[in-house]
Amino acid sequence: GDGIPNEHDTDRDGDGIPNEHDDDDGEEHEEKEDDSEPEDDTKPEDELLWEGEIPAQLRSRDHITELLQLNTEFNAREKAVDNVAEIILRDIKRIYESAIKPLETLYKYRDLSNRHFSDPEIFSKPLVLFMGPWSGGKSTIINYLTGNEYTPHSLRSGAEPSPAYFNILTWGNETEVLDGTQLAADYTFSGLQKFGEGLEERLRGLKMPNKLLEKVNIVEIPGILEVRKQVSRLFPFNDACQWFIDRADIIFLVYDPAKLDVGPETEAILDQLKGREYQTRIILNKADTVKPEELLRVQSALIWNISPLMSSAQPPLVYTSSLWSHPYQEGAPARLLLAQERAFLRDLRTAVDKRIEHKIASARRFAVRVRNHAKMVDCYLNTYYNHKTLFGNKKRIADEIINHPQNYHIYEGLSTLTNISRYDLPDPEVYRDFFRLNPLYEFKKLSETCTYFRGCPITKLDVAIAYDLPELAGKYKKMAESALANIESKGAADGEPETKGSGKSTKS
Ligand SMILES: Nc1nc2c(ncn2[C@@H]2O[C@H](COP(=O)(O)OP(=O)(O)O)[C@@H](O)[C@H]2O)c(=O)[nH]1
Ligand SMILES: [Mg+2]
Repeated sequence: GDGIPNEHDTDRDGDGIPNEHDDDDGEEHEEKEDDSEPEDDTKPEDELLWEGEIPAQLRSRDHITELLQLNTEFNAREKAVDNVAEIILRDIKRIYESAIKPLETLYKYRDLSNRHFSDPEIFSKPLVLFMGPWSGGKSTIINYLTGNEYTPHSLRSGAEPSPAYFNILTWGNETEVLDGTQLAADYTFSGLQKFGEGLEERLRGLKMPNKLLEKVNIVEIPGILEVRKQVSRLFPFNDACQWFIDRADIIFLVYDPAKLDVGPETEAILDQLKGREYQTRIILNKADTVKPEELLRVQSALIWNISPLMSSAQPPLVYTSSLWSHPYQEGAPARLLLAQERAFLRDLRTAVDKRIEHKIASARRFAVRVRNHAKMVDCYLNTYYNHKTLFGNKKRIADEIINHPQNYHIYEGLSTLTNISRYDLPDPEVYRDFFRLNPLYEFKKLSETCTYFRGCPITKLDVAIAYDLPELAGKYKKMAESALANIESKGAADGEPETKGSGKSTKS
């Protein structure tokens, strides 16, 4: 009776309508402004509350289940592929341990970067990320995808800038709202602890028994403008975004047709996405609000604004749609919107199917970063040994190089590296701090890390990047195919027509 629904208020009578409303007539729902709800109460639940009207005629969500292959008919196939995936993930871990970790440790990469690659990164479910300016419809889309619209636990959406929260949806066998502390204790998200309480206060978790959440975790990053005002200095927002971007399997940037001007916000996001363009999609959402004759112009404007900021050779993939159950506004190009929605859903499903390829790619990205770092330290070291005279003071010489790397051409040639996010470029300042913590002359040159019996760790790392990791993709594909063939022949033997959906759905 406190006006704040909690898990006990869930829809016990199963009519799909939250309980506070159960005693009114079921169709008309007043906004309950006059309720006894305490103001300025920042309980996590408050931010997840849905309040408002349920439209009389909702669009069907059946195609979501179909295109994301959430039906039970796919269970056996999914299970078989999951088993293969597990084997490959263990292979990735093995390669990490044997080829990446040695240099990561030797050159103290963790003191340089807060990027990690350990069990949660390897074994967690695929991550679907929604980003973009405030009010593009991110929360609405997530509610739609998870069948969580118009429930007591719907992510709050609204025309007003809402308090900026990172919404994190994961699977659980019952619906439960989590606060930041609980989330940061979760295996997958424990890495967020390093951003401190400032971020934890901005995390909102929602666990639900949901078919899609069995396969993926979903995260909404609030628009930067929302956050800037509220939490500017409480936690490093960009670093937190980067944490999610690094782990994302697919990233959707959601835009509102009424706000297409690409401000510093979009610029910053796209800069952080450098190198990840192939996993990034644009959603021009709320397209039902645009007149059909205007739609092409609006769409072109968005692409025009964004393309120059992306470094991929191909134009970005754009979906123009209206992703909620709400009926389209009158006169909206319904067929187009629906076709685009289906393409979006298939794309999302493909991201799930490619999760192992993505893991391999992110292991490689990490391996390349560790390699770059090792080479960077090696470059400093070589310079050091070239300038160290027999009687020179080693600390003085090291300091001189570390403080003025430009005099020693250490960073020359780095400018030719393209498609590297600003967040990845080696930075003399960062290395200055790094070497303050770890004196330069205490490191070994790369050539000195080799041993007669075990070879050179840098060679091992090169081989992992060029061969071992890429080869896992082929191994996975083969094993998955034969596992599926196995099921199909078993299905045929049992007289079960298991032919439907051999991998991809071909319907559109
Ligand atoms: N017309 C229309 N409005 C939408 C659509 N999707 C979301 N909205 C509205 O846009 C507003 C912002 O949505 P929200 O999900 O909070 O955006 P977020 O800030 O990106 O999470 C809300 O008032 C939604 O009702 C859509 O497809 N069409
Ligand atoms: Mg939102």
